[in-house]
Amino acid sequence: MKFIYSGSHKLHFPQAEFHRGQMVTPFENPERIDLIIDHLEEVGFTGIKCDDFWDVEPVLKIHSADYLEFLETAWEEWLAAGFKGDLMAGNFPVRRMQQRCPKHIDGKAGFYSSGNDTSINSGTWEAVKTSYMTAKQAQKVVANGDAASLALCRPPGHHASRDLFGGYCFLNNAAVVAQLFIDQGAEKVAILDIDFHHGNGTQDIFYGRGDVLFASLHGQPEDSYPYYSGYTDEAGKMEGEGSNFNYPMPPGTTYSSWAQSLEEAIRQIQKFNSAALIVSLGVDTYKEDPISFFCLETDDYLRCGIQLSKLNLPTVFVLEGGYALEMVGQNVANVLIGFESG
Ligand code: Q9C
Ligand code: ZN
Repeated sequence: MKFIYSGSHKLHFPQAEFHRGQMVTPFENPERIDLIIDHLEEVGFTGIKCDDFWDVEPVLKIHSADYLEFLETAWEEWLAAGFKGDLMAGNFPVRRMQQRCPKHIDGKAGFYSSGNDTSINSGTWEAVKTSYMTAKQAQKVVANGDAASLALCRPPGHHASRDLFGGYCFLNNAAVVAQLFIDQGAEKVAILDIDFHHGNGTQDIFYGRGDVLFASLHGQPEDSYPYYSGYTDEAGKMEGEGSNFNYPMPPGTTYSSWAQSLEEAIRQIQKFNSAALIVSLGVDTYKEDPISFFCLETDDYLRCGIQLSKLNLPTVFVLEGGYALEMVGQNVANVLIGFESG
């Protein structure tokens, strides 16, 4: 299978992350993609440099226009306010506060953000657009007949909802890919999110829609980010009732029990009669991941890939998280190798 990549992700380079009481080097860093590209090429996958273009129309079906304008202008406004260093939100319109967007960039940042883990710098918007274009091109490869493709998106997307950035995400790449399939005539599609973290942005975007199934396997919200979503009883609303599936799991989860959830999610997707599969592919389920608590081994990703191939659907893999740099390339490659062997 082909993978789509771009060098422009490097334009997004967060300087620091506040983590467990300390400033640390951001876990979501440019090195991740370079390591994945190197390893995928080493094991024989074909990389295609992204040459797709910025087209705002599909994005506007997922995100609000005011949010896109915020992302586009935020850095300049931050500089114009005289602020130094990365833009980061520190105040949020929480319970009982006004949900009105203020004028000052410091307030706007929090209005459009779900946390203080995600910063914006001079090249972030350019990188964010390229990340989306990478996903768009990977979708095109599958729409044109390939059985599967992988988009090496950076920054990732599954925590971004209609008008919120956070969890290292800005535009929801997987959601746009799903929408593209629908716009091209698919009646129904499924998004399977196997990143360690609950795909709260994707869930939120499709919560009221019956044409896109969302299933997520993740660390249980009692113990892990994003903390305020990902419970089993979140099943969707209105037309979307019954097409949202959460599989929260406790610390220490190993492949044998993780794979049972995967089995169940796959069964739901089969029942749904989906025309295509989008996999939000995070490998932060790996045992050595620095911010997660599952215990998957590198070989388990082969098994995971084999399981996914059983669905026998046109499949677009969209990269999300995965922060254990030593093995991030092998773990991603193994999913693809398993998928192709299955
Ligand atoms: N530094 C993805 O895997 N938690 N996002 C930050 C405080 C945020 C993970 C903890 C984790 C976001 C795409
Ligand atoms: Zn994650």
